[in-house]
Amino acid sequence: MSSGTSGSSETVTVTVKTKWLWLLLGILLSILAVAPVVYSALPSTAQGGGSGSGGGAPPPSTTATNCGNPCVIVIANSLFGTVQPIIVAQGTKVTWENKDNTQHTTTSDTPGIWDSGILSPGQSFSVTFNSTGTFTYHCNIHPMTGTIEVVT
Ligand SMILES: [Cu+2]
Repeated sequence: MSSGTSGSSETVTVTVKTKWLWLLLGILLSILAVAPVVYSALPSTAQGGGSGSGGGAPPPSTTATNCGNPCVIVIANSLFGTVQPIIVAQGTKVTWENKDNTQHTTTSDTPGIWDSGILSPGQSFSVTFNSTGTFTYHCNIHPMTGTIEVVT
């Protein structure tokens, strides 16, 4: 008798446990279904911080340059190139090439920084800009002007 009773109670317990297992399985499945959505939402924030620290290292320059290093300015048609101002990074070597059919000079407006002297057609002159700043210059023969901006 007693064994029969315990047997039936065991059956009930198993049935209840099975119900809980199905409930747990349902909860687990719903967590698994939601988890990818939560996960996809979270990394975007984490990636933003990651790329921010990674992207912070490469660009030391804040101003865009429009000439490389070395930077060549072709003097032609009595003009110091076709772009003004020329923007270069600190330490850039700038070379003026006289490809005109007349003589020119490249002379800094502030005396003493640089002065090429007379550049005959085919001649060139170079200055390396190690200091930042805006450097205006002119030709001593013609009313020609130009500007070099040196940025970090
Ligand atoms: Cu000139």
